[in-house]
Amino acid sequence: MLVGTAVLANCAAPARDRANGGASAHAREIVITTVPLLTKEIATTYQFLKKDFAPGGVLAGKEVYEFMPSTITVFEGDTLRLTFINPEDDAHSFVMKDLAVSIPGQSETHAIYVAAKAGIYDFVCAIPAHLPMMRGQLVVLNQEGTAR
Ligand SMILES: [Cu+2]
Repeated sequence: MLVGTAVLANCAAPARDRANGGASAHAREIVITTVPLLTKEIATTYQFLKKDFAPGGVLAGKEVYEFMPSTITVFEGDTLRLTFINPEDDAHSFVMKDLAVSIPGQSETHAIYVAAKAGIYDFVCAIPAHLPMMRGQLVVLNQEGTAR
């Protein structure tokens, strides 16, 4: 907990320090939970979902999960200490430019990612049954606070 406190204090540094050639890049603790929204199990509670999951239904062969949060905003040069929490028994993955993480069921998984260049980067779970719904974006701002 002391390390987390130190990171938070460090990230509260004035924005002007950021214009210092990246010397003030921060480490950021980011927790992403994989959350089931519309899964086959939920069809036992919401009967109308049975039609959606049936052949020809809008969710045939699919299940809806989300990454929470699904939008992450950081600054260029930041080191992201990612923690993925998957409380459910289905496996997931977190795939984006230069990073691919397997997320087993009922697990906590860690990864490190350096947000090297400003831009907006899509990430997805690559499990076919979870696409195209399980996705998000990493927004990497430059020192001026834009993502271009
Ligand atoms: Cu998934």
